[in-house]
Order: sequence, then structure tokens, then C-alpha cells
Amino acid sequence: MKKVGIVMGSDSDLPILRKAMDTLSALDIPYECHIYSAHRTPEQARDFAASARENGFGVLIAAAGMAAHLAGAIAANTTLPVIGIPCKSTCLDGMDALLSTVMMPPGIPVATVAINGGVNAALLSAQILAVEDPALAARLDAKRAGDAAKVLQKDAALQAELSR
Ligand code: RP5
Repeated sequence: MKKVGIVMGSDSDLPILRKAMDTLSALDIPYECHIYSAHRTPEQARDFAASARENGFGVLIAAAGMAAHLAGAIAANTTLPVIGIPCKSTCLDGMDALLSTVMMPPGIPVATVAINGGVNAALLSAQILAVEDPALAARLDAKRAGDAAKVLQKDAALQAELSR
């Protein structure tokens, strides 16, 4: 199976990416995770993106906060699908990173998930890989069914409480 490549701009973004890694692990998807910054280590970020396809990656996730140029910089150097996670920093509640990540110019797409959306970034990467992988598609279906069952259990508990 192709790997998911995860890049974050700083180790301060790691709590958000841990959720992505946990989600990928639960689906048995191999991944690599690195700290490369568009601004502080631009050569490493570029090299990782430029060699990602030949290194066995199928999708890349890039997470950054503040002036979040990492996903765009990664996307500029590969035609693999790139998923951007805008990370919330201490100022502006993540709107700075959201706009920096989502507003890509035509020609260089970044599929941007919600602010701090580590879980959905992992699930979207899984869904992309599952296009060519029926076994992974089945695991995603099972996860959806399990998630739905948990909601219905909570509804049943609520109904029981309200009817007392
Ligand atoms: C961004 O700046 C990083 O992605 C991080 O979200 C933010 C702050 O970085 P640190 O100062 O915590 O290293 O590049």
C-alpha cells in the first residue's frame, strides 16, 4: 500500500498530527511523519515533496499555523494529492492559517480540512488511497458503521434518561 506522508511546520503542531497518526494506525495505513517548515527549513520541505512519489507516498498531509504556507509549498513541488490542516495558534484563532492554507492559486490545489482537523485529514487521505484498495474501502465502511452505532447508542441513552 502507498504511504501517507505527514509534514508539520513545528513540533508545537504535534498534538493535532497525533490524532491523524492514530486514525491512520487504526486503519492499518503506513505513514511517515516529519517536522519541516516552509519558512525555517524550506529546502527539506521541498525535497520531501519533490521525492515523495518515488519514495512510495500516495497522499501528503501538511499542517501549519500562523502564515501557514507549508501545504502550498509542498503542493508546489508534487502532483500527489496534498491535504492541508490549518493549525490554531495563539492569535486570530486559526483564521490566519485557514486562509493561508485554503486560498491557493489556480493550478496548485490543496484540499483544506477544518482548523485543527487532524482526524479528517487522515480519513480523507484514507479515502483517496481506498479508490484503488477495496480492502481499505471495507475498513472505512466498517469505521463509518461503528461511528454511527456509537451515536445511536448515545441517542438511546438520552431517550432513556428523558423518559424517566
Ligand atoms: C508555524 O508556526 C508552525 O506550523 C506553528 O504552527 C507556528 C508556530 O511555530 P513555533 O513557534 O511553535 O515553532 O510555522
